Amino acid sequence: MTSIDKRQALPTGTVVASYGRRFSVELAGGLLITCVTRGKRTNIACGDHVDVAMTGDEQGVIEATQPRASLFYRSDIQREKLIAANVTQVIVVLAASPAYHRELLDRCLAASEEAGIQVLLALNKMDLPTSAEALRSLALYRDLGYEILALAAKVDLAPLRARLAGHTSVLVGQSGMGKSTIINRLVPEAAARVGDLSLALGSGRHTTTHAQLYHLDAATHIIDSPGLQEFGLQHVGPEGLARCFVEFREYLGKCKFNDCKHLSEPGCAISAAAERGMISPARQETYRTLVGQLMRKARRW
Ligand SMILES: Nc1nc2c(ncn2[C@@H]2O[C@H](COP(=O)(O)OP(=O)(O)OP(=O)(O)O)[C@@H](O)[C@H]2O)c(=O)[nH]1
Ligand SMILES: [Mg+2]
Ligand SMILES: [Zn+2]
Repeated sequence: MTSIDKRQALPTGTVVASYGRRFSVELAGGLLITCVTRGKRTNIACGDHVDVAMTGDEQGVIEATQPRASLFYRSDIQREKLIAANVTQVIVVLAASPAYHRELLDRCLAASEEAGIQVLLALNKMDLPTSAEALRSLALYRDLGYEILALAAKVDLAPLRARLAGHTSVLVGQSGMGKSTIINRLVPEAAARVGDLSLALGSGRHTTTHAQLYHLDAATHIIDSPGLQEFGLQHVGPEGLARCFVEFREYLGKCKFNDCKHLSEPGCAISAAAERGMISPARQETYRTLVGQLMRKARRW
């Protein structure tokens, strides 16, 4: 035979690590190869299923991305930052020390709602004395229907392990919350770098610099991701944002004005609900901050 059959199916694989422009892809047979993309394409995430053209024994080019079941990402004004593809569960890892930021949590929740991915809140470091108070501060989220798991990854991972089975989960959250510590307990051979808290706190440095997928068993996978400092929601857009706040939903469509932004318009059902104590001031404040940011972007608004 002199010509290569172009119709021959390309090897397929899963992106198990994303370094921005370079990717580790695990082929269906288990071989791990290093891949680049065609042109300047970077919209590929850890967890993506891809078609690969081999360019060497352990090298290839990603030719195509297969349709995604889900995509968890954030977006600044300039660009989108893909965090994980095809996950079935977002686990927001929180801690009392360093203190978690409530607004960042709200942003992660909104992005999960937008992507239609179920969320679990894991309050880690329950062995620290200040954690009991942090757990109480999360009662609001339990009332909203989010599940809260109290955890001490350094001591016992059993409570979390039970919540992972059959899922592809992504661990997200600020730097220093203990995401990689969880990974190392789950996958001892992972040897993910774990931060020295005293160093991380001072410099704001992130220990984990790229997303990495690990297999726990054939049906259970987990992705470690770099610590989040910010979480833009430009992709949600002002119209969709209110729907991403679960407690707003029952009031949507009941405002006096169809195009109500739920800020200070007369006859706003959201503001009325907040005044009656049905919506927490903290969540309303996050919503207003986000709308303000989106409005500055969209001139129409
Ligand atoms: N006391 C206590 N410390 C913990 C626990 N889990 C993690 N830590 C500590 O928290 C620090 C940060 O842990 P990492 O796992 O590196 O945090 P990370 O979320 O992966 O941070 P980035 O990679 O920067 O996003 C380390 O010093 C861990 O030892 C825990 O359950 N209890
Ligand atoms: Mg880490
Ligand atoms: Zn309104």
